[in-house]
Amino acid sequence: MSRLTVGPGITLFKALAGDAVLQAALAVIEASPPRKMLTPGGKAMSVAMTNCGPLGWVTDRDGYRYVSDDPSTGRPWPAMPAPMAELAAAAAEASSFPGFVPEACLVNLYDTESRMGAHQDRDERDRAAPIVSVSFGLSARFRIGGTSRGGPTLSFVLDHGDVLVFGGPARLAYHGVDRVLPGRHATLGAQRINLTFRRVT
Ligand code: MD3
Ligand code: FE
Repeated sequence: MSRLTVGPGITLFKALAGDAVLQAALAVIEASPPRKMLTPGGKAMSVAMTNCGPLGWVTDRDGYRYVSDDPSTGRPWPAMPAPMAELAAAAAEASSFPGFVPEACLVNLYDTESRMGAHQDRDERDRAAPIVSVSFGLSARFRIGGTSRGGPTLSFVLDHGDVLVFGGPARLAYHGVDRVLPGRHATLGAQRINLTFRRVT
C-alpha cells in the first residue's frame, strides 16, 4: 500500500482494498444484480449498476435520484457490508475526513467496452463529505479535471485494489472513465468493478 496526493482534495491509496471487500461486493451483486440503467434521454448506459446501503443512485427517463428500494427487485437495496463501510471510513479518515459514514454505495460493473463520460456528482445534498472510490478487476484509465467543463485534465490508471478519496476542492470536479484496459483479471475475468461511497442527505 502507498498513499499519494494526486491534487488538492484527491488522495490515492494504491492496493489498499483486499479480498474481504471484493467478496462483500460480489455478494451485493448477487443479491441485487447490476443492470444497464437508462439516461433521462432514454439511452442505456454502458456501465451496469447496482447499490447497497440505505440509499441507492438510479437513473431512468424521470432523471437521476437516490431511492431506498431497488426498482428491479422491489425490495430495499442490500445492506452495506461492514468490510465495505469500514474501508471507506478508514480511507476518508486517512485523507482528513474523519467520521465518514456512507449512506450509499454505487456498484459499477464495467466490461471492456464500457465508458463513463465526464460528469460531476451533484445528486447529493451533502457536499461537505468526501466521495470514496474503490476499484477491482481490470485496470482503467480515469480522468479528472476542475469544477468547470473544458479545462485542463489529469489522467491516471486505476488498478485492482486502488482507493481514491475526493473531498473539499475536488468534490465537484469533472471526472470520467476513458476506457477499461484489455486483459483478464484472475478472479473477475474481463470485468472491472468500481464502488463509490457517498453521503447523500
Ligand atoms: C471525482 N465512477 O459512479 S470513480 C461514478 O470508476 C463515477 O466507476 C467512476 O464517476 C468509476 O459517479 C469513477 C472515481 C470518482 C468518483 C466520484 C468523484 C471520482 C470523483 C466525485 C468527485 C470527483
Ligand atoms: Fe462520478
